Amino acid sequence: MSRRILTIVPLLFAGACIDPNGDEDGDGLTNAEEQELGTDWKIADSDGDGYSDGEEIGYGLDPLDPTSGPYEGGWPRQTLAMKDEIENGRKSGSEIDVGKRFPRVRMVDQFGEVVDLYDFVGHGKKVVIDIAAEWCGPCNGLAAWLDGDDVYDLPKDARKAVANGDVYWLTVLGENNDGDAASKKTSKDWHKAYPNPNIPVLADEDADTVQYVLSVTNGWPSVVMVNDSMTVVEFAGGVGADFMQLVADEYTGGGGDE
Ligand SMILES: [Ca+2]
Ligand SMILES: [Ca+2]
Ligand SMILES: [Ca+2]
Repeated sequence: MSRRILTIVPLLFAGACIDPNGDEDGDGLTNAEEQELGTDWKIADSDGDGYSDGEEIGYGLDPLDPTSGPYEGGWPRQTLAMKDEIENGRKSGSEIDVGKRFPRVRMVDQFGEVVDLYDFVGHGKKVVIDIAAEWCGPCNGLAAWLDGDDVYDLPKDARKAVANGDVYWLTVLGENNDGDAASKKTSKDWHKAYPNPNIPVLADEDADTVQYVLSVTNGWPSVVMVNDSMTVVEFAGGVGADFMQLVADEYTGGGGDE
């Protein structure tokens, strides 16, 4: 036991003896861990980006780099541990099916940031993955409808659920107007046309995710609902009222009537 005390002695903080196992700033990292990392043991958020040092380590971010903090779009983050647990817990299979795990993918969003699909797990929300192409009329129609334009007769609570944050709606673009693979520019242009602040617009540059869904649904757009551990709940080709009713059912109220 006395041997252990000896190892503590070299840990001097600003000339004072501080308990290396303590967490002075309550950020989830011990004082000793903070000294090791070079983060400030008296300030919870060393780089001032809104995420504490402990959160950043959990998310796999750099606690000393304010640009590796929250997504510019404000999308949620999830810990690496939970994302890995869900990814490794179950096989996803080669094509989409109800009850299977939707594969973990990383795609670039409308702000040019690489977004991990699994940052949306574990927040108690259903996630809708909307597979779209820039050239596709009904895909554009659905985006317009979500933005409040009544181009389709669909349950309006569905878009209220998206606006209210009751579901996470993600648009995944597979192709641009020329029918080529979507890029960062395609996402940016789509967001400019449909500037919905709640919807990440992700470019599926290698078309893996699009193929995973469209090989079964055979049509643009296709929509997939997964639960908060990425298990497929329902999926459909086209813009159907039945699917949108499932989204509407997630609406918790608030925000008033349209
Ligand atoms: Ca600390
Ligand atoms: Ca700290
Ligand atoms: Ca921080």
